[in-house]
Amino acid sequence: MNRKYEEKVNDENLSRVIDKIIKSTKIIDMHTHLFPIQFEELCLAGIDDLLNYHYLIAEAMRWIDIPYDEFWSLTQENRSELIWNYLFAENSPLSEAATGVITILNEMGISIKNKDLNNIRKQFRGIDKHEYISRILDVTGVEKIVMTNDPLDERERELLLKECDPDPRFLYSLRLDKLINNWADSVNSLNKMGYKVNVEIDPATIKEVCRFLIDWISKLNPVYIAISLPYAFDFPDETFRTTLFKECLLPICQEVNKPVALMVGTKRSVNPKLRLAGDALGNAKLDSIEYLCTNYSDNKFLVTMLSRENQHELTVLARKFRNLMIFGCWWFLNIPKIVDEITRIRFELLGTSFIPQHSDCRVFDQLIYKWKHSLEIIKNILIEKYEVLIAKGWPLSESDIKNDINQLLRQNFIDFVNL
Ligand code: FIX
Ligand code: ZN
Repeated sequence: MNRKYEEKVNDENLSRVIDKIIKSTKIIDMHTHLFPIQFEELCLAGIDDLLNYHYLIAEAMRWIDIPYDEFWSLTQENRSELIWNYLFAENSPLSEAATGVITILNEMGISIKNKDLNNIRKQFRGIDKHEYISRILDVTGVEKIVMTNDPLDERERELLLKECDPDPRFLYSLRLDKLINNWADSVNSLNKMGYKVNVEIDPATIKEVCRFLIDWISKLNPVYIAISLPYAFDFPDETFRTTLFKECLLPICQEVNKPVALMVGTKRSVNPKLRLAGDALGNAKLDSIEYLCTNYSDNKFLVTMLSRENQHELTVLARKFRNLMIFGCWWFLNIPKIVDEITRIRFELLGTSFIPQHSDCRVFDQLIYKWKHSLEIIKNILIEKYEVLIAKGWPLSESDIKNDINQLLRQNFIDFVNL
């Protein structure tokens, strides 16, 4: 920035300067479940996909008293109507996920008068999906989206193998939950894909798993290799998971110089009848993260944890290891109260050397509220922090703020994954 045209920053113009800079900083959304249009039915957008978001299903099923199976046997549209009635029409949409839908409709100029779902649907009808996705990326300032790509998912593998012009706005990540957390169930799929592996992880199997990883890393060139891990994750232990980490994942990631993204703290399928909406969380021990950062110092780890109680300890751990980059307020933590709390702890212990947020979006429109709500919180905290510096006479400039926000919303990720 040409310092000559820079605005001198003071209490009066601080909020406006930060606003301007946040609006002009292109975001890299480092973890989503979004897919470009080339991925056909996996690319979700529009009001019915929004209402069938598993966050809203979990909330609506507290009111809806029909059997779960009956709920799932309904059409997507009929499920939307039930969800709309209970969470928007008959009760106020106070939850973060429900308020998020209202934020989206507002930002996209969709009238919510009379709380009439059919009227809302009419306004979505005829929208060209291509244009709509580009408009959302424009409105939100999201430049790059990191997908979650699982080659052990048959439908997704089919689409990943299909020759098509990749959309440069989408980056791949290699997601290995099935391979690492459900090894025995993955053996069949791997054999079907031509990798000769046995449940008992013998040297030949290790070689084949490494071949699988190398094949998909060269095919997708993922920005990182990711796994979500249960709250009871313990490393090292006597499980297949530890063997696969030690013999395959960590050496390969080191060899190709790609970070491992660990998303720790799930308690999957607490209520399986709720399907995707049935997962919960547990408090994890950080010893395993510490062990990995210490003993695999040539590996880089992107880490997010699901439990509120783990956040302070994780942030302190990041002060000890530069091969550890913490990111995002994941899933049940992505609510204003906790985003504010976690982000303050991180600023106060790490300065700007962390990645404050990822959206975890599953439906395109969600980018609008997930980023608008989080950026508002990050902005308010930055105002407070900079006001303290200004009050102490620190010569804060517009380019200082620009640099800080650029680090937080894109550069920390770019540098850590060598994008
Ligand atoms: O493991 C994950 O990537 C989680 O984000 C998902 O499993 C979860 O369903 C989700 O969508 C959270 O926002
Ligand atoms: Zn996710």
